[in-house]
Amino acid sequence: MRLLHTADWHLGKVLKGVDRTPEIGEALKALLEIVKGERVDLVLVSGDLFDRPQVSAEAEAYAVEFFLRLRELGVPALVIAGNHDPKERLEALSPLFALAGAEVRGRLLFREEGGVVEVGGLRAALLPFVSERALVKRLFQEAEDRHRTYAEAMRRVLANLESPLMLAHIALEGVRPGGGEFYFHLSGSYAVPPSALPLSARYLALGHVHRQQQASEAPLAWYPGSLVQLDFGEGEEAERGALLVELPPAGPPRVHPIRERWGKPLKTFRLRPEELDGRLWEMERFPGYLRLVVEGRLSPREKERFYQALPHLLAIEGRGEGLEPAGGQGPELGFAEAYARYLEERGRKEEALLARFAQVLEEVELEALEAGA
Ligand SMILES: [Mn+2]
Repeated sequence: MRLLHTADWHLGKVLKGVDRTPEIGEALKALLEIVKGERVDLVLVSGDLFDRPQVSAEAEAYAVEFFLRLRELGVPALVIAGNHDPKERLEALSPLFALAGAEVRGRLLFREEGGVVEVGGLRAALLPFVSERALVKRLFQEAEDRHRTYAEAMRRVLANLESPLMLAHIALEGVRPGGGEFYFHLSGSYAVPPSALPLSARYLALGHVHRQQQASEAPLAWYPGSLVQLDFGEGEEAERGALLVELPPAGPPRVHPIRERWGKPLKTFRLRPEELDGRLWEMERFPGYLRLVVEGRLSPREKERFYQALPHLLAIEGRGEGLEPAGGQGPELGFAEAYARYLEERGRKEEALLARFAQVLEEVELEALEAGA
């Protein structure tokens, strides 16, 4: 049996005002060519088809087109929701997807609830992303058990779903993230230790981490990586693409990494103000999107000059500039501080407003933690 394993499409991704959907759509067309050319029997999509709960109609159209073309090719698909996906929406649309030959799973189902399906004589487990809150609540009903960890809960879920083929949208401990932005989500409570993976699984088709890599040897587990470089924080050099997996009737599967450079590359230039003009030609020639981090101050007029000269420049960030974000790790001025300054400018610096803002901020940050990468 020949499988095509893909994940982390992130259709609908908008990077600093630029909609990446057409680039991702092109990559999906390339995937279909691989399915045809390599005579693939089954396609596995391990989560994050979409970038956020509400995406453009165009983003949805690309996904619909992909599954309809697969159906034309007579190739079934197994699909799980990632942390970014509109999981309730995917779940609601799953009967329609089923008509196209795609089994779509938006929420966690245990084995006894249909969490394991059969396709082409093969048993496959479908484990979409589950938030810590949902998982701990589901598994540990007793209050004294609530302190138990995400990892421990996932160990139980994985054991329950144990199958020769498993799709899961999880972060395995010890994997190399796509770039700086992902360390946050991969460290701490959301990481699952490789020892939690069932040894009897022949292949674990993972999604969540955007850098292509083998995540475990026994059992065999891989991340295919994202289709395109999604963010400046993801290294230009990080491997990504898809995986072709040969699953013989017996014996170990063979994984053939397909390393591709679909979509436009993203690059960050870190320069001192006096270097800028000398490197302008290099930036002009760069075929993708640019971010410029200036080690020092740059006047608004200077910035405007660079934006004019470089149409594919998406952001200029300065260090030591007050309001400008530093190095893409969030605003240098905290949100609360920025809001306080704003209120001050309006002559309304009221403690009650600030306190309410801090509370909302905390809620948003908690939500973001749950949403993960
Ligand atoms: Mn993702």
